Amino acid sequence: MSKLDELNSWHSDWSELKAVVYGLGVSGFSVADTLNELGAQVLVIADKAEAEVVDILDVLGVQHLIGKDPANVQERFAAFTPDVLITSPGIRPDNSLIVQARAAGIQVWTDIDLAWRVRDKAGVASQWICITGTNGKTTVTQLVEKMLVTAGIKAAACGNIGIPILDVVRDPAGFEVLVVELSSFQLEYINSIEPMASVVLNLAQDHLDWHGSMNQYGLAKGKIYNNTKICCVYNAGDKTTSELLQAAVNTDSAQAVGFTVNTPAPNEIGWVEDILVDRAFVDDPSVALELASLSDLNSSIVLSPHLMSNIAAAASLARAAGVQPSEIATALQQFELDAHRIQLVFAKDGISWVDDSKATNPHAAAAALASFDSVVWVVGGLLKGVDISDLVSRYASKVRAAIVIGLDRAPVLDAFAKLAPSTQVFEIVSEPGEIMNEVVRIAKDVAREGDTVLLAPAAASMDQFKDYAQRGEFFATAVKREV
Ligand code: UMA
Repeated sequence: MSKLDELNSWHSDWSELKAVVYGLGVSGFSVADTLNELGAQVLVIADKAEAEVVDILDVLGVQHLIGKDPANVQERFAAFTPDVLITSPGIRPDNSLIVQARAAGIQVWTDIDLAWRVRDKAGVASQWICITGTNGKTTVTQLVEKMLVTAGIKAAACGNIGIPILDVVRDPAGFEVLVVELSSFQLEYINSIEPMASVVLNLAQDHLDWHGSMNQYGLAKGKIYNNTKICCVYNAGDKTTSELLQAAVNTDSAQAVGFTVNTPAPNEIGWVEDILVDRAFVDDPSVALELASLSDLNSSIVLSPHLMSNIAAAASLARAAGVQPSEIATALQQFELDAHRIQLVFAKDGISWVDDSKATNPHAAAAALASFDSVVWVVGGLLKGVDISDLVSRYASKVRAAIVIGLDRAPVLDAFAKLAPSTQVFEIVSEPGEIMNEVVRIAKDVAREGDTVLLAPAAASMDQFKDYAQRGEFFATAVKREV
């Protein structure tokens, strides 16, 4: 038995462990802080870090090596003789330090693997519900958390949603269930978690520059099903998700449950018109148990097929954790969508202005475009190696005009020129602070009564904005000022 095998509890003796923590963003800091608290020997390595965070490491007495100096980094790494390298999820597997670690037989984890081992800090080990997919992860994670809390279960959302999982594990409140949003990056590195329930919501092109291919991206996502104990949830309308489930290992004890926006078959949860119906967690599969109705939703929510799909997925996971129908309905009544997710920011003269800045890939943008009849589409940003032409050809007929932003404008402009030559296209070349003002001025000119001006960029935002939230806020501010 190796030293690492014995470290499977918060209460194990971690003092002999030598760990290199790679990256010092939010997850890297939580790992370094946790390992320090556990008494392990820690060396933090990062290309860059905020000065305040480095100051905290100094106060904690944690060794660190910050800055770009590859030769020195590799030497210090080897001299430290680590047992494990715990990387930040954003760092790619072909990074030289990760390659060096693997070549030397050193295990590579992320914060997720460490959290799995120390999930018993508050007493009983927490159960995990794990959620991934190209789109809808955060909404489903929040819905499941809401459903569980409504049912009186001590549950907390964490992970890729923006709350480092180790912060939740170390919260003195102590949680019975962690609702863990997992990105493909975290899953690429995952070693051995055993979720109570897990789901791949959908699979479409994203992050191909990081993973190298669609196949690798899908394989990473599919790892979420491995070792699931009670319930594996898949998308009945996306056969790739059920194929990933079939390829998973050690899932024999888990029930397979499909979710759908349509009428559910046996072993599925779905919608019969506006009623959410359970045909999976019932004794008699010929029985359809009513869980909730669309009228339970808060009236400010813009209804869309993908929201109905997300609700069906969340209900499947919550039912696996024993949540009752009336509790699901109550949770929906109290649920509010986060900003920047098909959010109506303004309406005037029969024109709606909608912020779906969270649509950072074509699949998410398709869901938004499908929700409206005639749009002025604000599109573009960082494409992350993904081809946008299918999206342009599929939705061109409902696009009155396209307003193209972002650094990767050329492929978007080319796609319109080739596939939708009659669509009016505007290219925005303004400085970042002016982009949304220019977008809104043009949109105001071209939009007609009944149109939706839709910010659904199908691309990441970091080329011109801090993040997708800032992109959406700049859009909403410009709309309120210019319209
Ligand atoms: N770094 C290097 N070398 C590199 C790259 C990074 O040293 O080549 C270091 C730097 O110190 C940098 C740090 O790594 O400061 C950044 O690490 P990171 O990019 O992994 O980000 P964190 O701040 O640790 O945040 C991560 C997730 N980020 C990514 O996966 C890119 C957050 O998801 C997550 O919320 C957080 O952990 C807590 O779990 C964000 C995200 O954009 C929201 N996720 C992507 C998505 O949803 O599409 C996957």
